[in-house]
Amino acid sequence: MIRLRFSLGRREHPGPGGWHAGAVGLLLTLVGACTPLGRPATPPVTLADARATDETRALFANLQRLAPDALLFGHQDDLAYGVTWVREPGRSDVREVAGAYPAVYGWELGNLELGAAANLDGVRFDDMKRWIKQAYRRGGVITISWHMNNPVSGGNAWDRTPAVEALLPGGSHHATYRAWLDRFADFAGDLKVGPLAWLGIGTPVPILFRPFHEMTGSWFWWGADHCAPEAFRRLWRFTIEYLRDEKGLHHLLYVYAPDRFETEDEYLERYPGDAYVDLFGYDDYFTLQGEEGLMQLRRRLATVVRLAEERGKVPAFTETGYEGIPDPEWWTTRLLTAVRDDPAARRVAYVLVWRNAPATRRSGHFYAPFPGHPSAADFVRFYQDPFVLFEDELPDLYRWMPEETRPRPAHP
Ligand code: BMA
Repeated sequence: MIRLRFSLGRREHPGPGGWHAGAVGLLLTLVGACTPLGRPATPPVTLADARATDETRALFANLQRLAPDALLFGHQDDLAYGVTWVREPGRSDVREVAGAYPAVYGWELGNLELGAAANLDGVRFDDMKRWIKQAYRRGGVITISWHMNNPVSGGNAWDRTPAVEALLPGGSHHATYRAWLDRFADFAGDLKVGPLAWLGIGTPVPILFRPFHEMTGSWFWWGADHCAPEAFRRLWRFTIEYLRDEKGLHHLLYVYAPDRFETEDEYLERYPGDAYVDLFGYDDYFTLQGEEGLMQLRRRLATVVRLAEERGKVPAFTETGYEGIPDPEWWTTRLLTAVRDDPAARRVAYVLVWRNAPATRRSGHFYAPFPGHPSAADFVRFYQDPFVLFEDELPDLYRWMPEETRPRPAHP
């Protein structure tokens, strides 16, 4: 079976200590990616950030190109811990079952805003930065969520004390919010790679940033019952403008990710506008457990795809999973079937399943298999499906090749 069907070229990864070879490779890559005028090829995309870096633009354009024909598989906290281990170099439950790392890596920032050394799940931010850079060098995609604490009450993200208005310009906690975004900007600004990264000079790692997720639900303080739609939209716009225009971050793609919804209007109720969003997401933990739910999921994904494509955005299945995976064939008979076998739903770019909490910390709270789990064999079948891409099958997502310069696939 020919699995690599995408003619975008593979990414070159400098091996350990291979920066000299890496630099030569980089030079060749740059020369190769240049137009006859010597400028890097620019993909024809319109992003929330008109000054987005070339790698960020290329990532968006390549995800957009791949989305109709492939599904990138993602896992939250994949490199940080698994069900039976914590912080062991190179490990990944996904790789230990499927033989490859996921294509998409989700990371979570909750508690970064407080200046903490580790996030709310105990992942140290220094480690997170290292793992993000490692995954990027291997060609992986990075997405970040933020279960931000409640700035008004001092409680966590699930503390529903109204806070959105207070964060807006003129609000009682606006200065606090700026300080929190400054911490975000410091973190994101450190995500640079290249031989001089230690001096703060390098290529910033593009990030799919998914703030204020699941806003159609009401379990977080930014949720539907705790703020008016216009206040939510204003907070979103302020956030993007602050990070982009005041902090000068140009390696972020912005992901709008509602939870359950029934109609297009519901999906878009808190949508901040085309100028502030790059990807249309959907988070869902509920519909993949029965036949009826599967159809409901497809209907919703089809809506997300339609709304995204109408606006030139990339659709994605930004969070899902079945806690503990009690169905040993969930991967192929539920998840894969739901997405691949529907002409509209299959157009999402990626799916991300949630974290594999260590059993010692939160037993049974895992969403990807680990060696010996009853769904492991089915997960291998999922990995082998030609529609599904893990990291080992990714084309170079960070370089854009115009149509005419792309090599023809060896086996069409
Ligand atoms: C939730 C659970 C929590 C975790 C939070 C942020 O869905 O996994 O245990 O703290 O995400 O990662």
